Formats: sequence, structure tokens, C-alpha cells
Amino acid sequence: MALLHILQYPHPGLREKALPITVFEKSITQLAENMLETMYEAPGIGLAATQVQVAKQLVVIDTSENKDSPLIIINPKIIDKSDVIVNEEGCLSFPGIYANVTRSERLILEYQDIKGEVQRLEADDLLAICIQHEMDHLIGKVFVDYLSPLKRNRIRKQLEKLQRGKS
Ligand code: K1U
Ligand code: ZN
Repeated sequence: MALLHILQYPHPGLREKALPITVFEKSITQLAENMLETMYEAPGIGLAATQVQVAKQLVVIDTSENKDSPLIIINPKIIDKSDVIVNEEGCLSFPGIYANVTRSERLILEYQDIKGEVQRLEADDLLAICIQHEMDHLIGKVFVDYLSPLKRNRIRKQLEKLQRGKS
């Protein structure tokens, strides 16, 4: 297994639109395993393939307390969603940045597992929020896109300052 590099905003790779996976070959399993390792190491509760510069519809998630319930979600589609809640979100592509985002509290998801078999999942609370956040990454959308231009600009400046401090 290997740790992957997570793109940092505003890298243009974060705006790429991911394509569906049609062949469930060994390289996809390897990508999923490397993404899980990268997510646990970060640490995070989710990671989308576009964040590691792979434009494929694959996300990994683990919202469990013991970090022992990995989910590999391929070609996800939300088939039903409930009313919305506001929750504070973070993102591994925006280190140190947190913002309130409005999302559905519950959803029903259809996706393919690592073998290509179609699965259905009912999710609520943090899992539902994380699924929506990761699916946004697959269409090139990031959580600050939900904020006002003023707040987005403030975040961009904060990140630039942090990145200048690193170099
Ligand atoms: O997509 C990502 O960058 C991962 C992101 C997922 C997410 C977090 C919160 C709300 C919605 C989606 C993260 O994992 S940020 C890090 C984080 O939330 C966390 C890290 C350690 C322990 C618990 C949470
Ligand atoms: Zn994110």
C-alpha cells in the first residue's frame, strides 16, 4: 500500500469531473486501498479520487469511532434525500478551514462495491453529510462553493498565508 498526495485548494485538479468506473480491475482495488490508507493517515473521515488527482467516480469513507468500518463507494447516485440541516465541515484539501454547509440529513444511495455489485445504503447524520461532501468532489465542487464570495475570499487568503508560511 502507499500514501497518496492530497491536492490542496486551489489546485485545478479539484475542479475535474470524475468519470464512471466500468471495469472493476485490480488497479481499482489498489487505488481504493491506497485511498483508505491516505484517509486514515491524514486523518479524515472521507476521501474522493479527484482529491488524489484521479478522475474516477470512487470515494472512501469511514465515519466509525474505531475506524474499523471502511466503505468503498463507486459510481454513487443519490436516489432519495430528506430535509436539510446545517453542519460544520472540514476538508483535507483545505487544511485548518471549517465552515457551515447546508445538506440533507438523510439519504438513500445506490452505488457499486469493489466487485461491481450494486448496493443500496440508507445513511443519516455524519455519514449522509460525508457522502454528499465526497460526491461533490466527484463533480469538481468543493464545500466553500456554498459560501458567499466574501467568505470564500477570506478562506483563499487564509490558505495563501498558511502556504507562504510553509515555504
Ligand atoms: O473530503 C475530505 O476532504 C474529507 C473530509 C470529509 C468531511 C468532513 C466533515 C464533514 C463532511 C466531510 C474530512 O475528513 S475533514 C477531517 C475531519 O472531518 C476529521 C478528521 C479527524 C477526525 C474526525 C473528523
Ligand atoms: Zn473534501
